[in-house]
Amino acid sequence: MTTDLLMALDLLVSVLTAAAWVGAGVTAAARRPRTAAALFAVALVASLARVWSVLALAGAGWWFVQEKITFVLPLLVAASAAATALAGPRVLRAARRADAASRDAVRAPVVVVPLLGAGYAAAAGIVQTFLIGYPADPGTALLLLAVAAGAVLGTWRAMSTHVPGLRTATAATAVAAVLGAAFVFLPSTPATAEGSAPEAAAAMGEMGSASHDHSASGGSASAMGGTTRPVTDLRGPAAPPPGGAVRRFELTARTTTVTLSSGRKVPAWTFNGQVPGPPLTAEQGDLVEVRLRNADITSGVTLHWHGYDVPSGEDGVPGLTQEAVPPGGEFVYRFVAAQVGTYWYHTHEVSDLGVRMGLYGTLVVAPKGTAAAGVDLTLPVHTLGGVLVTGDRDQPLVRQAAPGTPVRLRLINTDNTPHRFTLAGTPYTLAAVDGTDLNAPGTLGRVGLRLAAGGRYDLSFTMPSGPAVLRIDDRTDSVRLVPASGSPGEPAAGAAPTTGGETADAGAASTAGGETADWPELDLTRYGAPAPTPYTSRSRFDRDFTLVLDRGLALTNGRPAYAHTVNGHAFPNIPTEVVREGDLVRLTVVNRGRDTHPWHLHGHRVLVLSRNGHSVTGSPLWLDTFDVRPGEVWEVAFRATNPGLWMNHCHNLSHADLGMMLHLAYEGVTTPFHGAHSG
Ligand SMILES: [Cu+2]
Repeated sequence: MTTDLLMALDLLVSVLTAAAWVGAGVTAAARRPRTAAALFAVALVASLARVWSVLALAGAGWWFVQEKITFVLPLLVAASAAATALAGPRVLRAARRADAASRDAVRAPVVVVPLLGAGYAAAAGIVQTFLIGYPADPGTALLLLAVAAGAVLGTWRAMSTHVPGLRTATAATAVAAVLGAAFVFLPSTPATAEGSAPEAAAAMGEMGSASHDHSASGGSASAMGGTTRPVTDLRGPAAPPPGGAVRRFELTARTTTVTLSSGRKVPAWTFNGQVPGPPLTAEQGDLVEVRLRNADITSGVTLHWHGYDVPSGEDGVPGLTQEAVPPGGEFVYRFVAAQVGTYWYHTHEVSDLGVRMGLYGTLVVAPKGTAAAGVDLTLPVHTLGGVLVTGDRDQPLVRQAAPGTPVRLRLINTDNTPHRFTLAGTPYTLAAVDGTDLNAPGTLGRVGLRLAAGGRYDLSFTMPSGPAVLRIDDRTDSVRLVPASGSPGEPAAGAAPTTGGETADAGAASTAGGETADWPELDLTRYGAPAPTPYTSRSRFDRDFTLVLDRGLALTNGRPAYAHTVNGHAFPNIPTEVVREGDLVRLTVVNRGRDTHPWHLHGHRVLVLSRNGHSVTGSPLWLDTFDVRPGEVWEVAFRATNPGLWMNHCHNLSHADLGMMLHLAYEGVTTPFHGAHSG
């Protein structure tokens, strides 16, 4: 059984357990011994099932059961045992007789209170899992215990004028509640996580918690004789390397109304009045220079180069690497186009809203000296104004291509949630993921490709003699390639984009799609062939960080929220991960929640080591965004070779907005900005 299924089962059993205990108590109080006995039996079985489901879940890892083993189960077992011992015999006896006297007998406090008490205990466990999440701490456990105890005392007092030891019990409960609250609300969060390198803790000291002040790290680094650098010094060069050209672009952010291909008008935030923004292209070795201006985006705007490992000062994170560009302001980004492949850019200031409204575009870097051959389509997929668009089209893009033409489709998911792509009508290969070519990718057909939010897939094939259809989420045709009439079989490199163009012949390729919903999903960890990698899961790691993703009550940006949490905290209270240049770093990302979290580290590609304990057996997978689904555990690694201050966050930007982001900081790098904002 998968961890996700076990989590769902455990939840179901926990709700059933609480409901059955409470139901037994309520029906006993209502003088219905037979129903009470039946519910008591259900509660007992459910409680035992809960013990089983938690122990089964423990097999997936301690992260999934920590609060259950340390708090939820002990409380449930104790309360269920008490209820069984005190109320069980009386309820069963009354159910057998079912006369007036036994009906009165089951409404006695000695029956009802323990039954309801077990229900309260079971409910406290659900609250612990859902409101507090991972990790349970003594404070919340004490607080919840006090609440459950208070409910028991209140019930008892409501049923009976004399509760023995009521004052003492009430006082003890109040003390427990105060102690628990003190644990919970007096912050003791360290602001940095040191991974597995204890010597770094001494070197770094505390980086300051509430202010999240990265300059403090510089202070302690200089105190021990290290050098410090402000992130504003970590900028791209003014000139390209020898042989490279300068590619200049100007992007002006402004609000406007864009018109989709169907004529539908959508209010949007745009770069240069268009959604997506202008496509940026370069050849490897060029210097990309982008002048960003802000016309009227009042919340400000920046440019982040998703998946592109630019110098930290060019990374476009407001409050960390620069201030957001206000209306009337500008900022010039420069970086060398070192990585080949498919990438994208987007604002990082109020990015959840900004990207959703349209502040994004594509960045494609071609190998040096290669002329574009055949059909090469860059296809950012986005939900704009509630409509799924590919590029700026809310209708299928229909292109003619001569059979034999090489075709490359660059799929980019700029949404917050994954999309499933299918390509029908031709065999193809998944040539590159997140900009990096796969090793020996095999031929595919009739599979679904699930693309994480923020991720990219490059599909490659030769134009067949029939139509080929790219479909999104098994319902929206995105691209229809139809064979050009005239010269079937003849290679027509470069001809298709110019001679083909968009046609209104929407029906021509409609048959190639067919039903795709039952096509199985490609497992990327088993696709392609292995190849040597600079490090593996057997390497010695300088730092080891674990991120347990969950939901829970937490402060995020100063306000209490039902946040998306990392290790029980929300931004900016998640400890900053500190690394030293050259470190080999392992990240373990665990998803305990019910949502998918596309995890995205800025400034570095990560190598996937394993997913759910299974090593990658196909091509090495270098990703910048990996989709951590409910119940999944991903181990990834990277070499810390890009000094700076970086965001490490969920790329479902609404999750990030609700706390699911943190910083990864290189020792000695400081920021002159306030540091607590991230966009
Ligand atoms: Cu998320």
